[in-house]
Amino acid sequence: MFCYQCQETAACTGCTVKGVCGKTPEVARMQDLLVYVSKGLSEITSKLRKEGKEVSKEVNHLITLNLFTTITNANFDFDVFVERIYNSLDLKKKLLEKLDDKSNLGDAALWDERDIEKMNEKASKVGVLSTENEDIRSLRELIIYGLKGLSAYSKHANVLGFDDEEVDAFLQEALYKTTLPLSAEQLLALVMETGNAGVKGMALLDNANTSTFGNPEITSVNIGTSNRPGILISGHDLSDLKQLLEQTKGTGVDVYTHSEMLPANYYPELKKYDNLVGNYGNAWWKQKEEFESFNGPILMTTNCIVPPKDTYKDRIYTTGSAGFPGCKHIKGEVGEEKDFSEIIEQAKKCPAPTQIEEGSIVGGFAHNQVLALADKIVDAVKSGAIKKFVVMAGCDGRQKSRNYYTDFAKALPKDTVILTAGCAKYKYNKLDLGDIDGIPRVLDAGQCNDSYSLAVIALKLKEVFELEDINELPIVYNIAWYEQKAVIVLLALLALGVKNIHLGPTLPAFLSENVAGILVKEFGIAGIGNVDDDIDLLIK
Ligand code: FSO
Ligand code: SF4
Repeated sequence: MFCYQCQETAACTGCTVKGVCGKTPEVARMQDLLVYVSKGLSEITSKLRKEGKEVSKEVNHLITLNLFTTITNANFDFDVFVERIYNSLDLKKKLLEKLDDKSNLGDAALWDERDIEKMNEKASKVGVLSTENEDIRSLRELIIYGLKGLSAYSKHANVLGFDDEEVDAFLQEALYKTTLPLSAEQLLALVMETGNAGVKGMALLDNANTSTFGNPEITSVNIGTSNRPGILISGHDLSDLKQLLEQTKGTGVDVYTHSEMLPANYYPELKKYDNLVGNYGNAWWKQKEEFESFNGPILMTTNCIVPPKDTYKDRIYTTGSAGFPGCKHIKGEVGEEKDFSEIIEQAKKCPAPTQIEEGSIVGGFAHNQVLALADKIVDAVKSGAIKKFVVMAGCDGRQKSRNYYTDFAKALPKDTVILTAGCAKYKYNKLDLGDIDGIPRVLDAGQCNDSYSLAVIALKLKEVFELEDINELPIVYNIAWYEQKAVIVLLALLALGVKNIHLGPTLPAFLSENVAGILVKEFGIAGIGNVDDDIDLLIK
């Protein structure tokens, strides 16, 4: 196997024996093959569109789910990948029949083999290292990882009934183009186009979320526990949470959010449920201890899954793109109701969660809420009460070096405000950093996809301050990344013209020296140093 798609990749170069995330070589091979088959499928759908033929939503959804399932920590189930490959091959065959011009089809579009041994053989020839030139490989993978992130956000919009054919068509064409002999210049242009599609994809999801659940509003979220049994819901899928809340109503079972599900508490249409009682625990990587002490069942709606310990494995359920062998998977395609009764029945037999924290945390500062406070914020900037905003969005992770972000947040001068989104916030959202004239010093916009909100806020402030360039704002960027959703967020920010983003705790292993050099030269991308130097560099 060879995988270097996430920040925790072995020795900062690539996982070759087993994934640091727990991915086995067998699963890694099937993931590579599923990506390959999806490239072939995307070649056919792209060519069908060129022939003026319609590509159905179901086909779009299958391709996005394929990519989403290969994101870091989403799915560890070998059988799921084999099944998805078979389904994709069936669909590919059907779509091929509709294509008039079948000349010049690539190998990915034509390949069709169901024998596991032959599939393994093929997988070993089509993975990341099949592109020999290091820079071309780097650019292709940068695009593919961006598309994986985009597919996750599209899927979340799709389950709420929102689709953007333009985004799907782009995703498929770009995926197909990674199989073509494009030059580095052409691939670089495709990287930027991927960023633009990322902005559209996040706008689509923002619209889907806010139209369905209302605009996030300032909310104090309980982090303690009750004495009733509970279900913990993790991942990013708000539609799953809504269904779970409906089904647990009046059962005596409480629902707690975990990690990236915390921002669900900020939405009017979700916080109105009395059985949504708060958030339990911290970012994804602490789940081994926190799932143990939760005592009740846990529903993983997306990544990030840490391979569960036997002591609580029978309490783990997955749904959607998530999966783990031996854990029960709750079925339900886009538009279908899911049945969570088995989880609720198990919860009733479990003890209440063991309290690990108490008090509350405040969030809900997505664009609508922040813009409602715009006058106050603008006055604070004009009076000098707020000197700088620091975007510290992104992901958390298990490496000790990430304590940098806690130390950085603590070391920030009192006249700075942190804008955050994603699970990176858990490094400083319980520090009690105070407020500036009533404006909290940590403004949490929501999940990683809500980084879109931070861009909307920046663009609005640019307008209010009548600036030419988004980079003239008193906003600096110190972003933590882990997996591929952070890649699309980064590309989206670059597409919006944001410069001088600091990215840590390490730069992606998939950036070759030359590609990293281009990002440094064109966009001022930089890594992180030590806290004192970075405070000097970014703030003073
Ligand atoms: Fe975190 Fe995991 Fe949301 Fe990621 S829970 S690391 S960037 O999946 O998607 O922020
Ligand atoms: Fe390694 Fe990350 Fe790939 Fe897992 S997802 S195999 S940790 S690079």
